[in-house]
Amino acid sequence: QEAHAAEMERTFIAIKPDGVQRGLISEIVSRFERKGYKLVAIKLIVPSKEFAQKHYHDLKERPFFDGLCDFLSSGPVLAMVWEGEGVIKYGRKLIGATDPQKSEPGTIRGDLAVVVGRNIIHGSDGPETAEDEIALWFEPKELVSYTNNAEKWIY
Ligand code: 3AN
Repeated sequence: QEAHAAEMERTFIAIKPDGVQRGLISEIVSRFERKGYKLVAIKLIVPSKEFAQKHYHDLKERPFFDGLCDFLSSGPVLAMVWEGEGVIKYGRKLIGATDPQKSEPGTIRGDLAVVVGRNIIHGSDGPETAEDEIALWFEPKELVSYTNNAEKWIY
């Protein structure tokens, strides 16, 4: 079955400052790679607090909003776009529940994090947020279109 890149779903995934500082980049990237998803954009950036507030605008009424934005802007974040069938929903499954105390072993947060305020990774929670977050973090030209030869064995 042939899968065309143009039809492929994309999601925004970010390794937050705690994940970067703890040296978990390769561990996390490898889980998405091994699953069969394709990396289409990646960059390491320190977001400003204003940028973090934009990213988390949906949570602005929550009591932890300010601390969360301070945290996201406290150091380098690895911003990525991953592509593949079902990547938005399944990416969330790879990540695990928001609270690492509730995420299953085998998930990124279940295996690698302990508390909700330091849950190491972000993933878009639906098609609209994925589109908005990709547009917020990346210029269209930063998204790389290419054929991955492994794809013919995955799809
Ligand atoms: P998810 O990251 O699983 O989509 P959201 O969107 O509910 O979860 O929360 C976004 C981020 O806000 C979480 N990743 C976490 O860092 C932080 N957060 C959520 N709930 C709490 C909380 N009760 N206390 C502190 N931080 C929280």
